[in-house]
Amino acid sequence: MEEFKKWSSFLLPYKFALDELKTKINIMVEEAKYMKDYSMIEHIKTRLKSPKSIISKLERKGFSPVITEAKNHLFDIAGLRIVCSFSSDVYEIYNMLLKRKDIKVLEVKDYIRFPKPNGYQSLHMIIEIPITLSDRVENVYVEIQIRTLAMDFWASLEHKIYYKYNKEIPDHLKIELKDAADTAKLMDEKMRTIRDEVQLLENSKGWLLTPKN
Ligand code: 0O2
Repeated sequence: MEEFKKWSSFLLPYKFALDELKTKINIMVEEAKYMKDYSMIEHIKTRLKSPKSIISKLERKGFSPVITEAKNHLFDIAGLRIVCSFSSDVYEIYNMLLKRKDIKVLEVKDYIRFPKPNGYQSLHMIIEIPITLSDRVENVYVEIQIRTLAMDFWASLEHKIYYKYNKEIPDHLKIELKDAADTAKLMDEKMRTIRDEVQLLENSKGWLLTPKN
């Protein structure tokens, strides 16, 4: 089989894993919406690493740039990002995923409770999901990242800046970025407080909701 076809066929189960997982999460969240009256998720994004970036990651980690090594040593070939409204939603979705019998959680990194020194915040999980193919069942790894809109805003822009400066940025910009991450954190806290106060008002008897036109 020519090289391109080999990689395409290797990546197919990862694509199916993302499709299945996205459907499962959408069902889970839609079901929860009936109880809460709002959706915990703003959006879900999936991405499949390209053969080129798989090979460069393998080389960076000291493995041979071949499919078997990618299969055994890379856990983020398939990536799914869940962007939530509030930080409490991040943990609620995380707990829902932990309880599921149809996926296996292999690793968790909580960069929300323990942010990276640059300010990066997100909850990461490596999970394993069985994918039924025509001739076999394949267990596929997926990296799930769960974070709020504010965390996502910061991470997306930091990613661009970081790569633009070819992985080295001046110290004063690092400080500015960390400041921006702290601001994103404050914004999350503020929005959560406002949401909690509005909920209290809604629940209290004296509160009459003025209908919106
Ligand atoms: P991309 O293009 O987003 O996929 P490893 O995965 O082994 O190389 P590590 O540190 O064990 O690295 O994994 P970790 O900490 O779980 O982070 C992996 C992914 O998290 C990254 O994937 C990013 O998506 C995201 N991430 C981690 N740290 C940062 C950060 O400081 N800033 C931003 N913007 N994103 C971060 P990739 O493959 O590097 O990139």
